[in-house]
Amino acid sequence: MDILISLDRLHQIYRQPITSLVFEAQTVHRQHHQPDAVQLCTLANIKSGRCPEDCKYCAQSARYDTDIEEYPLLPLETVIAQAKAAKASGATRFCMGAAWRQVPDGPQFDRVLEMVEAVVDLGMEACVTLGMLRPEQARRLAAAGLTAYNHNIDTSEEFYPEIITTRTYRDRLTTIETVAAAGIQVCSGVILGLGETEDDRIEAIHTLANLDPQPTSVPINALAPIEGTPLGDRPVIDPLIIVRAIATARIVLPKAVIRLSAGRRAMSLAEQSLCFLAGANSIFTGDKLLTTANQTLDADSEMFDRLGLTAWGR
Ligand code: SAM
Ligand code: DTB
Ligand code: SF4
Repeated sequence: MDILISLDRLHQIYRQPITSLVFEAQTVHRQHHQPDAVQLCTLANIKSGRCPEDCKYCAQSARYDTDIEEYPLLPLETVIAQAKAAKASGATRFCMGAAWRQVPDGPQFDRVLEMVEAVVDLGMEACVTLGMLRPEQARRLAAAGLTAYNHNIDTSEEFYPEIITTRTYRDRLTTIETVAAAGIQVCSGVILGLGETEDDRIEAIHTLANLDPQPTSVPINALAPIEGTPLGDRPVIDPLIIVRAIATARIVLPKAVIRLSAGRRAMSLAEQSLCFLAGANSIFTGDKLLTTANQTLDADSEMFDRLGLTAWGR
């Protein structure tokens, strides 16, 4: 990559009046994307809970007492059925998440590879998020046809140790580099509302924009506060912060698909519209994200009708 985007430039973009920010983002958006199309992506929690990591926001960490369903890696057939249902509801991307610190070798990983192949056979983009992985495992995922690997940087390097202590920011970046080296697209994004400052948000987007190659997919999550976790009683974030983060990401990651991810259920139709105007062009659909409720398919379908938006590839 030849041009590095400076932190000063990022501050200048993020802190401009929202009207100018959204206008600039929408201008960039129209140069690189269909303006009125939004990709629907559906999540599957293929292995739930008992994760050894201590991410303070997460319902699936074994360290916190949360009220979630825990289960080992799902059977292949169950996941294929979920992928088919997602496709029938209009999703063109299927993302499978597992509450692992790192990808295990052996029969479990073999089963994940079969899941990836099955999703690709359905004609959908296949994404997985399985924790840290080694180069050999990345190569096997690439050979199975995996479209993208999700591994979020979550927040700024400075704030990160306040949220996760069981692995470092450097570990995160190494995994992202391993994914890219295997020729798999990188999906990496942030969570807003963890207690970070505006500078942390700007620095996180700066880190994403300067990854080489840039991620092709950037989920912008708002914390879904989970009872029992250390962040369980944090207030819901101001939606305008989400709009600013999306618009800034759109400007500095012009080709990426920006995904309005967790926290969408707490947003009004008008707030979500602003996110689309700011350059978000994907949402997660289906009644559930990994462990939390999502905006329903019926509400999404009504939203698309009212806004005149179309789902990608439909
Ligand atoms: N264990 C894998 C990992 O951490 O990479 C994959 C699953 S993990 C649940 C995927 C991402 O979901 C996290 O990096 C985080 O950004 C997001 N996430 C998890 N819990 C969340 C919550 N309560 N609210 C918002 N985003 C959340
Ligand atoms: C991402 O950035 N957001 C999705 C997906 N990647 C795996 C996960 C959101 C999880 C929200 C909290 C939950 O449902 O447990
Ligand atoms: Fe485990 Fe991922 Fe949750 Fe962290 S975010 S506790 S690594 S499942």
